[in-house]
Amino acid sequence: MSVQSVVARHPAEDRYSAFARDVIEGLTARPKRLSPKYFYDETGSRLFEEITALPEYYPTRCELAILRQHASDMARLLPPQTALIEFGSGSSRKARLLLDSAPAIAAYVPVDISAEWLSEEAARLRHDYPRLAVLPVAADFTQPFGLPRSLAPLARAGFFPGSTIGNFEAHQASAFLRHAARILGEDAILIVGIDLVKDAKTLTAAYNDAAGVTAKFNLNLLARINRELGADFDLAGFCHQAFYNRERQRIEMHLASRVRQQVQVYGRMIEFRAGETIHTENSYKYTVESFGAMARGCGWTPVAAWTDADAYFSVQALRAAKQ
Ligand code: SAH
Ligand code: AVI
Repeated sequence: MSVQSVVARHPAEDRYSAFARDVIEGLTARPKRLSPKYFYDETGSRLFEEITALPEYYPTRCELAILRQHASDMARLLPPQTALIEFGSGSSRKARLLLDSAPAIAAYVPVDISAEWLSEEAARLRHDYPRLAVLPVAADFTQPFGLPRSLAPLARAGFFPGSTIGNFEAHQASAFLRHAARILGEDAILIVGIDLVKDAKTLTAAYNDAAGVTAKFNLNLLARINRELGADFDLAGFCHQAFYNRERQRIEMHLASRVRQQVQVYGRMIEFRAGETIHTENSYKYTVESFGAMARGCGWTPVAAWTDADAYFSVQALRAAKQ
């Protein structure tokens, strides 16, 4: 199946209308909010890759260390002739570590909302793994989506690294885990990356880097609304805010209006008070136990958990319980 044929199943107009609807709904809500899934246009995906290399952003470094050390233990959990389905694949850099250690993986299905980025990464993977079936799916994994028919004879395993599940509210994370159990099937393995609760200083620094890349990533959401919906946000009129909400064990990201202002968005006039914020992302932090308990309640049995030397991050393997 070609990348183009997969991407073509999701016409640009549908993506725009969902985007326009969600943006208007979020900016007219109290408090104002936007979904973090809209960070990832091509610029956002590139900025996220820059974030992963920042000295303050420990999650990628820690998760890569865990995968390098334990990929063969993870590989042993997979049956022969497995299709590895990655949710929110981004650069697929972490999947490559599994692919290199797991000859059982016969097909790799990267699922991502960032369609152009996905198609470029799929081309690189096909070049580097000529014997692997690379079957990208451009889709929003919070909505129902189809998997390629050619997966039918293969066992399925899921891979959800990066602590992207931490960007969901608890009820959304539970819904995702239940949905994943259904699409992966009985006895399937799901390997999930989970960022762990830690001191507020380390957490806050990871989302307030000195180079200002996270600020650019956050502000790109307004730039994207300008580009795709013809809005007139003045980016200089907003600033990045990120802080740890200890009670809720989450990093919150916001865009704060520096002044009182009005912005035209898709035919609507949106009013901002000075200091008013748009809540753009939550990044929940768990303990190995608290995530395991959530997974148990959603059709999964925790089978293994690995952490880095500082216990900043964990990779957990879950097995789908009988339905
Ligand atoms: N797995 C990679 C990338 C994590 S960044 C890593 O661990 O480094 C989050 C990724 O999930 C991005 O590539 C983004 O485009 C994708 N993503 C975010 N929300 C999504 C959604 N609702 N549906 C599909 N992909 C999504
Ligand atoms: C993808 N996700 C898990 C990242 C996070 O840490 O919540 C996104 C991110 N936001 C700011 N920096 C990185």
